[in-house]
Amino acid sequence: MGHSAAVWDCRTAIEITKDWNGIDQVMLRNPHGASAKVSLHGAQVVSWRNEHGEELLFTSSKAILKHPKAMRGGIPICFPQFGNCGSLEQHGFARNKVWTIDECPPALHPNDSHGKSFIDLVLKSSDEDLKCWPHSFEFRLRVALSSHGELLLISRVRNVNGKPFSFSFGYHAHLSVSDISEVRIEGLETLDYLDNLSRKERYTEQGDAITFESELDRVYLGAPNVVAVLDHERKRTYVVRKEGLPDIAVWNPWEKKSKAMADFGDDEYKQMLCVDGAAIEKPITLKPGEEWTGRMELSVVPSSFCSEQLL
Ligand code: TA6
Repeated sequence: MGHSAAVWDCRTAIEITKDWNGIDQVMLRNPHGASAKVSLHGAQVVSWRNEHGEELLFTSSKAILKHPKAMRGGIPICFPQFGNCGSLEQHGFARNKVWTIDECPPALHPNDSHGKSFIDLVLKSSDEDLKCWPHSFEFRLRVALSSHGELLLISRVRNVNGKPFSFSFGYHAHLSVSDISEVRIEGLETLDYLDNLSRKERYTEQGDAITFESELDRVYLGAPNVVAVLDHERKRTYVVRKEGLPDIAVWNPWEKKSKAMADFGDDEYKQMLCVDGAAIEKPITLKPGEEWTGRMELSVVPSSFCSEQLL
């Protein structure tokens, strides 16, 4: 007699389809109906939905869906440069490359697999990459969706070069919010930040929480490993947990900049907030053979949770 299939089968929780450019994308599902979709174009998470099917990441209605440009929204991977303060294009080249599925990834901790549906992707430096950034690397990314609907991203960068190299990094997470004026971030108060709107000058945060009433583009330094993004109108709190990533970049373009961006709707700044787990101020340096790991986990809890319980 056969047993009924009461056990969640992680293998059937993954489906591979094509994205708008014919590039593979991987859909992860959990037993309660939550899902995440990651495109091999940039290893970008392009969707993350809760068990009610509600989208939790922002994607612009004006997004340009043309390879190699990274689509405006989701979670682009910024590597080997975050921002524009190096010799490379803004946010580096990894988000514009086609990654491959890592068929035999090195082992991770069992907690990073157990009860999760996940996919492992890999990007290795190509001849073209080496022309603009002459350092051989292997970048492995695991994207996992837990049975509670949490989205976990684990990046591992290995130096397979003969010499040390340094890089900056960021998970450029575009969160979907109801109304930016009603949103606050808790956990960054009293920290120093670099202000991208005033030549990266260093200031100290004075407010009780970060709120939004105009353009904001900052890198908070030495940020705690848990930060809460409270969306009052939706009664929803995003919890951002990170490891190996000292900084958090916070960005909202507000009205004027939104109008100036070709791939962003004029009013869409109201529904979007970027909160990026990142390593920016002090680049990561790897000696030959060394590996670095940077993790970010996103979850959503009802706003009735008080942030002291989370932080
Ligand atoms: O989130 C920080 C940031 O670097 C901002 O300075 C802003 O330019 C934003 O990212 C958008 O970057 P992107 O290259 O995706 O248009």
